[in-house]
Amino acid sequence: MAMEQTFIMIKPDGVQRGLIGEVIGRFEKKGFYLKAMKLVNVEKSFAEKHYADLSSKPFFGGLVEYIVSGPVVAMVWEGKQVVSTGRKIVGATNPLAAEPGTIRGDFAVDIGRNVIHGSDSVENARKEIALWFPEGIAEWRSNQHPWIYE
Ligand code: DAT
Ligand code: MG
Repeated sequence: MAMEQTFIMIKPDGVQRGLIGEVIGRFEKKGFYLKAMKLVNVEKSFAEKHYADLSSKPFFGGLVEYIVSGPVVAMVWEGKQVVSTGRKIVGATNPLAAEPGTIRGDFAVDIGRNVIHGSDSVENARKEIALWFPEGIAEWRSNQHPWIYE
């Protein structure tokens, strides 16, 4: 199967709570490759664009306020089935429903402070990567590749 890319973002609460290394470590140790990363404060209009599909939801305003409340860490991760597997590593949207062992299950309580974002489909990953990394992403492959992939 071809390699995929996904967009993962550590939200302001994850940054403030010192969970950057924890999140990166989980994706890195799994065998996925970090292809782009930056710590940024985003504008309200940018957050609204990222969450455009949710603009009719009652929680949209609060969600946008939360995302702009501090810096976020935006990343692109690459690997086999990284989109769906990344969602499993992230865990269910509501942290109280998220399984222990997932990031949200291990590190969060409230749905509005759920630490991390992960693309929900290959198509949305492509759109999110284009939105967050218009400058493009790195081209590299780990020397460990043959020890992780058959
Ligand atoms: P996910 O982040 O798991 O893909 P989503 O795309 O449905 O979930 O929603 C985006 C974010 O919006 C989610 O991480 C937290 C917030 N959110 C979702 N549903 C919510 C709700 N019912 N009340 C408050 N915030 C919610
Ligand atoms: Mg989503």
